[in-house]
Amino acid sequence: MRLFYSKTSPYARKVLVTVMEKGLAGEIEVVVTDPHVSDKVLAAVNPLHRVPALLLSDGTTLYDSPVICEWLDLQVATPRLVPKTGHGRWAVLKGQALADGMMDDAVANVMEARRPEGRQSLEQIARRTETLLDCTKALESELPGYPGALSLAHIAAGCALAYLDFRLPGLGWRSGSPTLSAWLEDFARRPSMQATRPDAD
Ligand SMILES: N[C@@H](CCC(=O)N[C@@H](CS)C(=O)NCC(=O)O)C(=O)O
Repeated sequence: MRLFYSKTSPYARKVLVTVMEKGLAGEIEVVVTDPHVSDKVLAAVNPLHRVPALLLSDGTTLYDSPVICEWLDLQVATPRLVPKTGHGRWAVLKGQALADGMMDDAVANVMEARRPEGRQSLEQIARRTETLLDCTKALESELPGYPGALSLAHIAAGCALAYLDFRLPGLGWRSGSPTLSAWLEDFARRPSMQATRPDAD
């Protein structure tokens, strides 16, 4: 299987951390891809032209990251990252939606800031910044309710928060979310998180 991947994409990181936590690293070839330049290979496997995309051995492709992660979770029984039924399932899927939404707003602000100064919307940047701070506060209260110590919601949250620290270090989310900040410090020590650091060589 081939994973189309960019090391600075938090969505792609979520998938690769999931691959590693499921013990599937040996079965996946990582294809480093820049989705922001025209790439015919990526376009051929994903009409959205985005990473992550997972090309399966039967020639079909899966996207986007929630679909890929749920598929990966079903390939190996343990650790179960998305409970099959019950309250825990909805807590995990909702947690992933929160973290993915944070990635959406953070990535949008990073892209906006790369536009020429006169063409940036400072209003949009400010609105998304406020949303991001609200989301980290929501995560501060919701994360303790995620089932177990490791689920897809934990992985998504870890990748979203690490992306904030990587690309928007001035955001200052930690002061309003001290428990979350301590959790991230611990979670970031996992080998899967260390191996996928966006700033690593
Ligand atoms: N909802 C998608 C988002 C994927 C996404 O937006 N990836 C970005 C990289 S961070 C990308 O490939 N952008 C290229 C583009 O939009 O053209 C997912 O969860 O996989």
